[in-house]
Amino acid sequence: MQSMLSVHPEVAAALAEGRPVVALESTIISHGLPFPQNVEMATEVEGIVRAHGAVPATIAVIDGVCTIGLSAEQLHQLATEADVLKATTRDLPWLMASGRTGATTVAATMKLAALTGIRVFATGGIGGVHRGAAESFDISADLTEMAVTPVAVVSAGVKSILDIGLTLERMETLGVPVVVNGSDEFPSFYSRTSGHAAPRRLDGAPQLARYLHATWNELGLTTGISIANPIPTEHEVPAHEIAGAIDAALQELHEQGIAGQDVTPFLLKAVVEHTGGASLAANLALVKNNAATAADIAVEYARLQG
Ligand code: PSU
Ligand code: MN
Repeated sequence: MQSMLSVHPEVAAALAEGRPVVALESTIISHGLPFPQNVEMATEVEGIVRAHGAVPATIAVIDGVCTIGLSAEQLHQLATEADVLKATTRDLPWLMASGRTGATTVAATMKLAALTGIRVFATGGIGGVHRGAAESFDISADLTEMAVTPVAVVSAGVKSILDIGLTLERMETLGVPVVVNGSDEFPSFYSRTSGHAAPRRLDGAPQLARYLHATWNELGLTTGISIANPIPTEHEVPAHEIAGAIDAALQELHEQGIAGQDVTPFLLKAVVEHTGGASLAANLALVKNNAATAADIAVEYARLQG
């Protein structure tokens, strides 16, 4: 283990023994959900990973140290402190050099998970191609990371704050494999549908674990894998209930001239404000569902390596 990483003893022991581990990101805690739902979600999701037989490893940079597996105090700090930076992969060396604390995005979490030897990662939604990207050039670094870092990311697809069609197109161009779990349609976070077909479909954890094994262990490919896991039907929010909120959020974004890495946190916050509790409840439900699925995949994948 490299010394730049502080790996929680429980996580280190599981990895050394070939037991399943699931990585969890921290930008969703610091910049994706409001307090106190963020820390409640983070704690609950770790419990769900355990209940499904894997060890959770929430990842962040704490005072310049890349930290794999957080204490309850560290989770609380990320959920409450205002000066926690949003960190994608390019920000990691800067945080390490300056000794600052940062919450890792999907991209940065993947990078640190891969360095630690963790192959399966659960989150809510991944970044993608923003609406109007032809003008703004705003495309998440999550997509480029998935092209080069061998970690499977279980998400509920992408929020329609993004251009879902262009996001799928970009992942195809980058050579990022996209597999939908148990559906023929790519999901749109709050909804099981998006109007876009699933690039590929597999059904359930054993088949998905076999897919990971074929990718990395048999073929020796080095790409990440995007696994889209549709929100359970009972928690879906109808698209028309979300559409108005997203339009209002995008309008405010343009009026306020927000750009760069502040765009996604601004939109996530504005959508919650414009939909009230409905979108937040769905968001929490889908993250928990993804944690359970990711843990099931990690368990099956560990079995295949054994
Ligand atoms: N989408 C969500 N919730 C989130 C994020 C995206 O529905 O919390 C976060 C994730 O951490 C993701 C990041 O990696 O936003 C993407 O930010 P950007 O678009 O700046 O790359
Ligand atoms: Mn961006």
